[in-house]
Amino acid sequence: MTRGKFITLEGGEGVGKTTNLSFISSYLQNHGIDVIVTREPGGTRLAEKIRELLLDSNNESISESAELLLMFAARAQHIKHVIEPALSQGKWVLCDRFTDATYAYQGGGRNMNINTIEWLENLIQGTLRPDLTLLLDAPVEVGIERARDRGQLDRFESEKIDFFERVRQAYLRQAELYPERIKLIKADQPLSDVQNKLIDMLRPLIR
Ligand code: T5A
Repeated sequence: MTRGKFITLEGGEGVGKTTNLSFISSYLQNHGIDVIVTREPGGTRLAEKIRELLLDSNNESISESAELLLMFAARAQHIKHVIEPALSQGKWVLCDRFTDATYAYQGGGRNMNINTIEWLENLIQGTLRPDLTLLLDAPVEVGIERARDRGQLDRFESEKIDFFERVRQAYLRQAELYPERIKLIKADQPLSDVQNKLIDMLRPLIR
């Protein structure tokens, strides 16, 4: 059985990841690909509970280390129970955020040590890395504005603007480090243009 492909969708708040997830999933299904759609933090019962803890803005303040470890705890569950089984059954996995988000939010946003993140990545993931990462990039104000329009802000969305600037820069650094894997798409353009670009990026993987 040929192993499935692992595709991740990344970007700052409100850049359109969730909006484009179902578009990508339909596109892949129309090409006869068996695809599962999932998200991080989350994707399993336990990991979704961890997500609730992480996003709840009424919690006691969460230390940076606890936040980092909770992200990887959720990821460990997700990989073991969802991602790896699907890939080994030949299914494609389409995931809303993965470890690039940890480099961006905990590394960039929280200024945590990149070597620590790398160490945890190797510990929890072994050799597992996405085959393709679609990084939606837009000026911070655009995404925040879109997220605000949706109503109540979660614990991350309540951060200050310079936090999101650091997140954005850290994402762009990841894209520079891994140009083969991470494809950058400008997200401050009409949705139809974003989706045409997404198709351009997906096509080589389908062939
Ligand atoms: N996190 C996560 C970490 O800190 N570390 C980690 O390791 C991981 C995995 C998760 C939070 O956890 C953090 C990051 C996050 O803060 P989340 O729900 O995955 O939260 O992330 P959010 O960014 O909060 O997700 P959002 O739903 O807010 O953003 P999306 O999915 O990027 O945006 P979406 O699709 O909901 O779009 C927002 C609005 O914009 C419109 C849409 O219709 C929608 O109304 N829109 C457009 N409008 C005009 N033109 C376009 N091109 C548009 N595209 C979308």
